[in-house]
Amino acid sequence: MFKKFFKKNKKEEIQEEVQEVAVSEEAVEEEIAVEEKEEVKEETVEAIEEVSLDTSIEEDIQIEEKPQVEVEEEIVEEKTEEAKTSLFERLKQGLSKAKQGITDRVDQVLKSYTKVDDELLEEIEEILITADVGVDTTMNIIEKLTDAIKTKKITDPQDVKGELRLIIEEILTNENATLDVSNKPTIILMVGVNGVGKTTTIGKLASRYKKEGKKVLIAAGDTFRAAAIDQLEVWAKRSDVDIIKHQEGADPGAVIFDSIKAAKARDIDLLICDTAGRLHNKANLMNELSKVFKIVDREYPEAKKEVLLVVDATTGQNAVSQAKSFKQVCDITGLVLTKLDGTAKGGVVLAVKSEVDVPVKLIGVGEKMEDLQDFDAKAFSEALFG
Ligand SMILES: Nc1nc2c(ncn2[C@@H]2O[C@H](COP(=O)(O)OP(=O)(O)OP(=O)(O)O)[C@@H](O)[C@H]2O)c(=O)[nH]1
Ligand SMILES: [Mg+2]
Repeated sequence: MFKKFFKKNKKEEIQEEVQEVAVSEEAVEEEIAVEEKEEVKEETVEAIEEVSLDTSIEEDIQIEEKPQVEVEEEIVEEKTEEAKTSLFERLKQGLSKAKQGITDRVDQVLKSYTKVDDELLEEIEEILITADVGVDTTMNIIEKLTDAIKTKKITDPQDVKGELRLIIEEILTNENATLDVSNKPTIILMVGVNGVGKTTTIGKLASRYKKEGKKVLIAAGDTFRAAAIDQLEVWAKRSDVDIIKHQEGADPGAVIFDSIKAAKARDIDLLICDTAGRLHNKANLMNELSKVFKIVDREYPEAKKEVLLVVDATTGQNAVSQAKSFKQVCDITGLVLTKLDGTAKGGVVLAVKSEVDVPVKLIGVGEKMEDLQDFDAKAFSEALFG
């Protein structure tokens, strides 16, 4: 409510500003200096940006020197660039603890060496292992690093860092890393143990795709606790998407069944399903998931199925073993690694990726909407090493 009011005021303010610009332009003589016009134009462009391309205002603005379409294109380009930069900044900020735990320590080691030798490599190895990269993956990295040092004849310790970054980027790169929801319909099943961030991730995804113009429906498939249903409902309201829910204790299979029926009837683009993370025991949890998968396969064969396993980065090697056991029962198509902002041991990304052999598709670097990011190996290694 307050936001709306504020937005309205802001809009009025900008409209006034825009009108002022128009009035002053009328009054200005023909010999107005080109620079002055440029200034006015810049102000106007800023004003448009502030109201997110409100078309009614755009129509009011007459910029003489450039056709409207060109100006709009410029604005869109600038906005995309800005969005990219701020996403990268958020990623960098979210990874600042991991940077301290990995890169800063690597830097210190490299500074204390004058030549590249086995001892230096051993120190790097230790840093990687203590940062939860995992023994096997660390060995693999050190082997690759040793080879690169030999073939590229690297003698300056400072050059080792660049090589390490490249190797890490290469390990993290995966062809199928993007979460693809372009097929209509698509169903996303969010699985994972309790507290890892499934419900929050669903909320963030629903909001993202709704903003992109998709028809999104969410299913409250975690019927184990009433609070889980309530929590999802809050997210549904916040993102302005529909939710299908049953009572606490209801059969999750029935919720999924009804959600698929509703998705078909409402011509939904994307159905996102929550599942329980906490049941009486692990066997129960896995049984229930299998039932849900069967229903999806039987009732919604036309939908592209994404099964996302959410793991909490702060749990380190536990995240790896969770991924391994879920992989035995579910056809996991991607991993979501949450809470990377909360750990200095960001190495777990490498461990899950290489030990479980499932692509990391999304990472969480904070609690805000924009902190759930598509995983980009290059951006990730740049943010970590940059
Ligand atoms: N700092 C940080 N917190 C996060 C991130 N993702 C989720 N969280 C927080 O983790 C907590 C648990 O998230 P939920 O979404 O409730 O987890 P869940 O997997 O649905 O848990 P259950 O329903 O108990 O199975 C919440 O407080 C979230 O705000 C992240 O990327 N960074
Ligand atoms: Mg939940």
